[in-house]
This record gives sequence, C-alpha cells and structure tokens, in this order.
Amino acid sequence: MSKKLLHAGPLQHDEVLVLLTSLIKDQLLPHTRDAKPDTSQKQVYYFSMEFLPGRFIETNLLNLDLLESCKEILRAHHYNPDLIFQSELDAALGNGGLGRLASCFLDSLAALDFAGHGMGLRYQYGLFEQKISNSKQVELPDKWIGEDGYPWEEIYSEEAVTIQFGGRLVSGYKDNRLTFDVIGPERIKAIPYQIPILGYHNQRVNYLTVWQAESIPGQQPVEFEAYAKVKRKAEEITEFLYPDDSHYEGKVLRLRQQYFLVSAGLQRILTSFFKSDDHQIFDLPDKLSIQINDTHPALIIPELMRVLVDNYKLGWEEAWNLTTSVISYTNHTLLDEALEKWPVFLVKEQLPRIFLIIEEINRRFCLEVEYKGLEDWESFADLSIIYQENIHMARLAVVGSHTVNGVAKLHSSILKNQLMKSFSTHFPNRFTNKTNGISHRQWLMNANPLLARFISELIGDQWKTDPQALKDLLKFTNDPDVLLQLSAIKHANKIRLVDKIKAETGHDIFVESLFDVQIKRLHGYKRQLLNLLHILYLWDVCHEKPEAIKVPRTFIFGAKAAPGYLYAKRIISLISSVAEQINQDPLAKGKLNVLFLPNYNVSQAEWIIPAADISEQISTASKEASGTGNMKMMMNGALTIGTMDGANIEMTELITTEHFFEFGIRAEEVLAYERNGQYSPREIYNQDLRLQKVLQRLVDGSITGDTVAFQDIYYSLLFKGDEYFLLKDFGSYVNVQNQVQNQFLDSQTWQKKCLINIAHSGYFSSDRTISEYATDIWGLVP
Ligand code: GL4
Repeated sequence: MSKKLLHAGPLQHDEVLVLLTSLIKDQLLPHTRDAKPDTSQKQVYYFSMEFLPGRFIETNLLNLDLLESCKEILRAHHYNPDLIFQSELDAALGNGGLGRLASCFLDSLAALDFAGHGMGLRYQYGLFEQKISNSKQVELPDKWIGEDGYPWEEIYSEEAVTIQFGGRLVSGYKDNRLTFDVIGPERIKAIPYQIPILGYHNQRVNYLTVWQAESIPGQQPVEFEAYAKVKRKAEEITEFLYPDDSHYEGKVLRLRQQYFLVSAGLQRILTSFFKSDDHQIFDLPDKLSIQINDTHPALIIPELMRVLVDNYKLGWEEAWNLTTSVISYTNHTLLDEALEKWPVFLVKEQLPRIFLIIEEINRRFCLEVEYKGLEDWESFADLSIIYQENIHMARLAVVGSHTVNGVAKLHSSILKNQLMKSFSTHFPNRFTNKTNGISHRQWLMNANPLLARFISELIGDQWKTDPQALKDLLKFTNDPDVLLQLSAIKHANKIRLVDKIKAETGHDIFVESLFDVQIKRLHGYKRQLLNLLHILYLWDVCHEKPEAIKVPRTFIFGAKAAPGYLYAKRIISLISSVAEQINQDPLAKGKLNVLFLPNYNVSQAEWIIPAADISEQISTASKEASGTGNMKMMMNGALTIGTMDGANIEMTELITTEHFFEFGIRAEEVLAYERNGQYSPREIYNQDLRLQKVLQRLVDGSITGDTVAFQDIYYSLLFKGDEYFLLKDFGSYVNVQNQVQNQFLDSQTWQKKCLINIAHSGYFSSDRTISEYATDIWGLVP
C-alpha cells in the first residue's frame, strides 16, 4: 500500500480510492479466484490493440455487490462517494468504439461466467488529453499510470517473454524437414501486467493482460549511447497508442506493436495451456478460441503457424487446420483508409520468418482458388493476400479464420456481398453477423442509478441479469405517473450534468432546454459538420423568425480528432468558434446554446449520456459499421435522430420508425453515387436558399470576423465533391429536426417514446452479443 497513506488526519479522496482498490484486490479477489478455478473450461482470448475500460472502481464494487454498502459507509464517514470514485484515472488505452467494445465484451464474458480474457498493450501514454485553446484542439500527454503504478494492475515480471524482430533468415534441413533459423535478431522483453475483470455477482475473475516492452539486460551494448538507443528502441514499442480511429498509419512502429502483442500473447496462452498435464497440441481447438479485434492482431495467424511448424514440428496442413480452427476475425470498418496493408519490404525486414509464412499461406490459397476455377486475373487482384507489394491484412485474416463477422446487419451484408464478395464466394459459410452491444451494467446500472432504481421498482430486478426483460416496461407506456417520473429522472440527470459543466467550465446551461448530444470521435463520415450546419440554420432563424424556435436547445459536442487529421481538427475549430459567437449573441440567448466539451472520454460519457434528450447518429449511410453510442443513449432514454446506418437500422426494427427520427439517403444510394460519380452538391446548393445562407456564413466573416478562416470547409462541400453527402441530406435533416422540436413540446408523448426505446434496448446489451459469439463462433457451453 502507498506510503502516502501513513500520515495523520482525514484522507484525501485519492487516498480513500487507493484503500478501496487494495481492499478489493488484496482481500476480496483471492476468495473469488479460489472459488472458481476454471482450467477445464474452454478459454477465449480477445486480442485487441485497444481497450477502453474507463474507471473500474464502481464496476468492480457493483460486480461484487458492494457498491451500495460502500457508498453508505463512505457517506457515514463524511465522504462523497462520487468525488472519491472520480479520482480514479481512466485507463484510456483506446481511441473510441473499437476499444470500448472490447471492454464491454470483457465485462459480459465475465458476467456470463465464461473464461474469456483480454490481451492488449500497456501503452505508457493513453489517448492524448484534449484541450481547446483559441478554438483549436491541443493534445497533451495522458499519463494514466500514476506514481505508484495503475491501481488495478499486478505485474508478473517472472512471466516475461521474449519477442524477436529482424535478423537474417537461414534455412537448413534436419530430420527430413526444412528448418529456419533467424540469426542475430533484435530481442525485446515483454512483461505482462494483469488487470482483473470481475463477473457480476458470480465470483468469476477473468483477466485483461497488458504487455509492456523493455530491453533485455545483458544484451545491451556497453557504450552508453548505444545502450540508450537499444533501450529506447525497445521501450518505444509500448510508449504510445496511435491516436487514429478508422484510419491506419503504415508506420514501422505500429507493425512492431502488433507483432509484439500477438507474439507475447500467444506465448502466454500456450504456456498456460500446457500447464494442464493432459493437454496435447491437437486439443487446441477444443480448449482455446482466439478472437481478433479487427486486423490489428492478424499477425497471430502466421505467428501461430510459425510456432506450430517450427517449434512443435507439425506438418503444414496439420498446423493450418489447428490455426484456422482456433482463430476468428471481426471486421469493424469498410473504410478504405482503415484497411491495413503492410508493405512487403517492411514485414520482410522486421519479421523475416513471418513473411515467408504469409507468402506460403498465400501461395496455397491462390492454388486453391485456381483449382476451383476462379483463375482469372481480376479475381486474383481481389483475393491475393500479397498484391502489388502489399500484404492485405483483411485478406490474411479472412483466409486464416474459421469465422469472419461484421458488427451490424448492414455492415456484415456489405462486407459479405460487396467488399469481400470474392472471398464469400470462395468461403460461402465463413461470413456472419454479430451486432454489437454495450454493457448494461456499466451504461445503465452504473451510469444512471436513478433510472436503474426506477426500472427495478417497476419490473423487478430480472433485467439486471436478463436485459431483454426490460421489455416488461412496455406495460407502462400509457401510465402517466410512470412517464412523469421518467421525465423527472431525466431532469435530475440534466441538473447533475449542468452542475458539473458549470463547475468545470464555468458555462451556464438552461436545464429546461432540449439536450441534443453528439459525442464520438471526430470524423468526416460521422458528420458533426452536418449537425453544425443545422445549428447555423437555427441561428439564422433566431435572427429572422425567432418565434419559430419553440424549444430552446443545448447542443453538446464531445469529440477528439486524430492529431494528424487536419480536416477533423478544422471542424473542431469551427464548432468552437460558432459556439462562442452563438453563446454571446443576444438574439440567440435562451434559444440556442452550443457547447464543445473538451477531452471527451468514457467517464465524461457516463455523465452526458443519462442527460441526453436527443442522440445524434447521423453518419453517411454505409460508413458507420455499427456505432455503440447510439445504443448507450437509447438505453438511457434518449430519442435518436439518425440515418439508416449501422445498428441504427436494427434499432428502428425493434422500436419502429415512429419512435426514431429517421432522415437521409440510404446506403444503396450512397454506394451507387460512389460508383457512378453523379452526385452534384452544387445542384442542391443552387436550389436551397437555407443552405446558401448557412454556407455563406462560413465565408462572410460572421463567425470569426475572418472571411478566409473556414474557406477550406466551404470548398470541401461545394467544390470538392462533398464526400460525405452533407448537402444531399441537409434538407431532410432540417425537416426531421423540426419534427423533434414539435414533438418535444408534448412531454407525455415524448416520454412514452423514451420508455419504448429503453424497453427495447435490452437487445443491445453486450451479454446478448457475447452469447452469440459464444455459441456460434467459440463453441462455448453457457
Ligand atoms: C469501429 C466502427 O467505426 C464503429 O461503428 C463500431 O461500432 C466500432 C465497434 O465495432 O468499431 N471501427 C473502428 S476502426 N473504430 C470504431 O469505432
């Protein structure tokens, strides 16, 4: 325990937190662990370059059934539990949806009592901390690991493993087999840290293992400068997380991170596998499943082949059968800029043996394709893993997995029938869908205790372990008292948020206004800019026809932009600048309020989501693979304004479009325009006066006084093709936003819709998603 605690006098909040975490870790965990040894169970490993758990304290207390009593004890000792919990730093080891999904999945794996563990990296710096200065994003390092380490982790130095890069490959022949030796490789130590993941009221403890890179003592050159260089080169592997979401950077360091993760993770898994005396290598598929979270860990395919062929001396076919029986792959995006392609020369240089194995996988696969009669060159261009000097990681992942899934119905269908059509023709049974989900424990029980309590008063506690039981709420859709209480809970959550924002930013928000929320990474396709164009339109209305604004609105944005994604950063500037102008315009006062909250992260989301009235899910149709913020807000009783994209479609299937504000062109239309190139934003502009006025604001100086400040954004829409179809969807967006305001005026009908949304949100619990992975992909018995 920290020495800091040995002083006299009352403890500081962070000191109480240290006490609580050590109490949970040291006193309670060993008992739960002893209670359920699970070595006989099939083990699932979820490999991911990103995990975004947020804070663990409340989750762990909730799972141990100690949350309420702990809060009471703290209060009895005059501590405010919220302040204590908030002193825990978020482990921000991910960018956005992909990493957050991984954390929800770990939560559900434990809750459903599966032996499912995470494998990730212990980046020294998490996702950057965002500040907004002069309306611009500034990135600061996120030091999530405190002086005494990270409170939830345990280091296992004695279980460190060695990872090899580079070297010269020498082939030989021994015992009737080809052999491959790597001469003079660079060797790096990987040290595992384990973070416990607790099951909900079931005594299970799984683990998220995160690896840290270090140089190997004794291997270093003696000269100081050379020594420092070697040390640095090793440590940089886990120094920082690449801050890109849905965009890949072909940097050698990223490749090294990826291999480091899979090689370290696999060594640990196999060591633990062989700890059971009766486990033979051929039992692997019965005892082990490996899920790769997007292609980032796809090198595990050739790595497992290398281990089986070179170390365990299996024949290629035997090794391939084992590998493909163990591994499955989830695709999370169709965006071209996110599909990883590693240059051959890089992989050859960094991972010579792995490269040979990939070549051999590809050679055999191409022969198989040829044998099936698909030998025309066009299909090879689509199918070959190595093509034009690049290794296509999604292709490698598909060929080396037994199952490939997308993350929402539409996404999976485009993946199967368009992007990977040649593959699904070749492997007709390999592609499937697993619609994403979120942990209802974290996003409802923890984030919104008022609503959680109210739901239990109405329908009992069954929904906590069977979230689909939330449907029982449908009995109350016409109960005015229930609807009134629902509205009171939303109001209380809004006050909670307003107070927090006031304390942190000094900004005043009118609680009675409609909270219109868009919180997610900043990306062109997510169309924060479309939201802003609507705000500019409303600003015009404030000036020209103020009586048309019948409901005051607070627009809340939270979004980080990748530091290298300049267009996204420009949009942050625009939003912040517009916010500044509107918030000080007397004609907009009491009608419009715009906020860009800096440093959006998991903990912030837990405050914002319960307070949202409107959830903005307005991506260009076909671009958002699933989205998960949409599910979180639905579960917390916000109504969605959205396009027919990602999981929005499945939301409307459940609640019908009557309880969802739908707008915009459909995926087929977007894809058709992209094929035929016939979209003309100018034509739309010429016909829409509202749009003309709004876009003029970008270049007439009314935002910052400067007419060139946002010219680039203006050009991107009008002269550079409007890649994400903002102008096309502007009209229908404004119309549906108008419906939002009209319906908000009728509080009872609005609350009824909220209740219907909550009642159907159980489908989007990650418990449902994980049950589907378990039965359909991993072959687990519940
Ligand atoms: C993402 C998708 O963009 C997002 O729609 C999805 O919900 C998430 C989890 O499946 O994965 N893909 C990448 S890359 N980042 C994401 O957030």
